[in-house]
Amino acid sequence: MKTIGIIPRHPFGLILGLIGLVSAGIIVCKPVALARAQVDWGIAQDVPVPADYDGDGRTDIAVYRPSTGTWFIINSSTGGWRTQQWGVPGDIPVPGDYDGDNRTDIAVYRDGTWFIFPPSNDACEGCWDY
Ligand SMILES: [Ca+2]
Ligand SMILES: [Ca+2]
Repeated sequence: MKTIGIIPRHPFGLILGLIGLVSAGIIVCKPVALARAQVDWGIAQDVPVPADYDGDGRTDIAVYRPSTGTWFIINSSTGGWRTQQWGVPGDIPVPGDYDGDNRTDIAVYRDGTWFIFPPSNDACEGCWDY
């Protein structure tokens, strides 16, 4: 991270410092936003798969664990989290909004076949093979 400026601790100096940063074209984040800027979610082997899974217009923090094929998603709308087992070791996570409902769908790619969750009731069982 690059230091872009130091804001004095004194309230009056803080205000001047913020005004200075804003006038310089630098976006100043609120302290609350900064406090939420770091989230521990996932382990070293996980693959980050951020997307809007709950459809509230904001990206959800999410990881895919290749060893178990498990998805761990923090819903930005509620702050709650969900897990979903979908995939096997070797699969490539390919989340996207495949049905157009503005919610990202969990999906994996395996040897030319796309497995979209939840599986549909048609004969294809949610698997698209191209
Ligand atoms: Ca979201
Ligand atoms: Ca969708």
